[in-house]
Amino acid sequence: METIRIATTPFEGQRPGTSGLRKKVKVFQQPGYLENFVQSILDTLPELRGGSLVVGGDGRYFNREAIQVILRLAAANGVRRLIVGRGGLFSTPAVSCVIRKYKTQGGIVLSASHNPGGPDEDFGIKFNSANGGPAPESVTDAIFARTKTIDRYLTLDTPPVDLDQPGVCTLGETEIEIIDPVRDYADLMEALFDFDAIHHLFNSGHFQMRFDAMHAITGPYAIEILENRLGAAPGTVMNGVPLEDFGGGHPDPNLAHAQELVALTHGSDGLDFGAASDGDGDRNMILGRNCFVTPSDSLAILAANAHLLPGYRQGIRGIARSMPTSQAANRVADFLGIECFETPTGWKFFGNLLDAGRITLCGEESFGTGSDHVREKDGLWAVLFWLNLLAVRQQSVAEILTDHWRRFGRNFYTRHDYEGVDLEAAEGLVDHLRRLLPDLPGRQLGAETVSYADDFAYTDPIDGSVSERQGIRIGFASGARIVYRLSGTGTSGATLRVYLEYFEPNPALHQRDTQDAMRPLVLIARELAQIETRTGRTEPDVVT
Ligand code: VG1
Ligand code: CO
Repeated sequence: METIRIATTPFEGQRPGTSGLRKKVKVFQQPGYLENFVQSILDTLPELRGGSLVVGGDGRYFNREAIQVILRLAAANGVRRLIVGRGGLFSTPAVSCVIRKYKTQGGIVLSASHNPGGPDEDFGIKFNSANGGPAPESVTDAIFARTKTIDRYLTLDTPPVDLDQPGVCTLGETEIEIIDPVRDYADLMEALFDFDAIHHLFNSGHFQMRFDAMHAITGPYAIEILENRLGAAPGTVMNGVPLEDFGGGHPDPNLAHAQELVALTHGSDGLDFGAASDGDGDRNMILGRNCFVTPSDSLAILAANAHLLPGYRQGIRGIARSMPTSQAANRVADFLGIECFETPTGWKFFGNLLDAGRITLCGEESFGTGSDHVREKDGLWAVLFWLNLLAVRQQSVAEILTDHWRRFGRNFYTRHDYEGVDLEAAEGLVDHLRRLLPDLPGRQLGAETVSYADDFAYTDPIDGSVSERQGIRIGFASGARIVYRLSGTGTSGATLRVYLEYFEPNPALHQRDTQDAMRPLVLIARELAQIETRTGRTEPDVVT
């Protein structure tokens, strides 16, 4: 079949952010836009020629069209084999699993994760490397550089591939294998966790749970794993059918966006366990009856209890957390006598540590937790981890949480997001903070004394690469912290994230309301950054 060479010119702004290239669907629909980016990936990674590639997405609007474009470009560029999820579907952690299992040279994930979907909403594309993880900055920088000089892309003139027909077909010289997107992933989960114990818990007659798939990709995964393999009652999975617009909502599992589920856990007859995942299945939210586990606490608790679960019986080697994630995990690492790394925001920074065997668990405050079983954060994995823990410890979520605080102390934690802020105002605010940094150490702010203040820079301990300007950190003598950074996943304006944490060793104060407890720190953070005068905002849009 003849390869067609189409002349093209570069598009501005195809720089991948925290997690791939995310733009409005309308931007991606411009002729040549997606083609340019995909061709830039193929040009940057010569190993893909003659190699194999996994392709799939979270099923949002434009997923199917985008996959057809990618298949044609990949075939025209000599990719030998393409593994595609049936219906064009794959969760992000499942892509990571499949890349590793079938040893492909990489994968392309189509998703804008927790961002809304639909013709006027967001779309995204990300390249994952042969280790199954998001490409490191060196690769995304090279792809971006290529988008600026690209002058042609290669494609084929072929009818669309039937994505719903499992089996093998060909496109030019390329073999396309349409596979069940769930099976390999579900098998991996079964190898890591004690499914008998969880099955037992589900059938004990005194355990009620719901999993909210938020009309996104984890629906089919959760139904297969929780209901079919583990015997949870039908209907345990809510909103389990993936929709192109996620039913009009934000597929973002947090207290603000999963309100229906949160309500079900309230009251004396509330659910024993509630969990949710996001658009592409890599995030998780964990709830107990009248109780919410912050993702930072979840990471610490998983680390402290990992040895109780089959997949982690031999203990964990080390932990990593993204910089804004609370320091609760550090306390567990100290106790276990293992290393705890602080990395910039974004899962790509965990890859080298995982590959080198320096860490087993890692997590981000943004509802992301994972381990060395794949190279992405993994929503359902975290849910199964918790279920296995509940089954083994025979305690409620609240009991496990309170116990943990009693042992290690509590890191109160909250994140305040100011969304859709004017870009210049947001950048001005960060510049203002940067200018303040040298004078902050030793200064008294409210009842707190600043012990350090910096713009976080990270040197990767494995390959020595340096990433600068990763967020403003202000640490206090009490152990409290304020972190400011601008989001790298949004598609319009700027989102200012303010992360706040303070440490409370006294168990008598552990049950305080988080926002009350954090109030003094919130006021310090607002004043120092001049949030109101610079952005016009008096309150954040989303509090998690
Ligand atoms: C956000 C989170 C970050 C996460 C990223 C991708 O990035 O803060 O922790 O890794 O989303 O998650 P930002 O730059 O907007 O703060 V997902 O579930 O979109 O793949
Ligand atoms: Co996600």
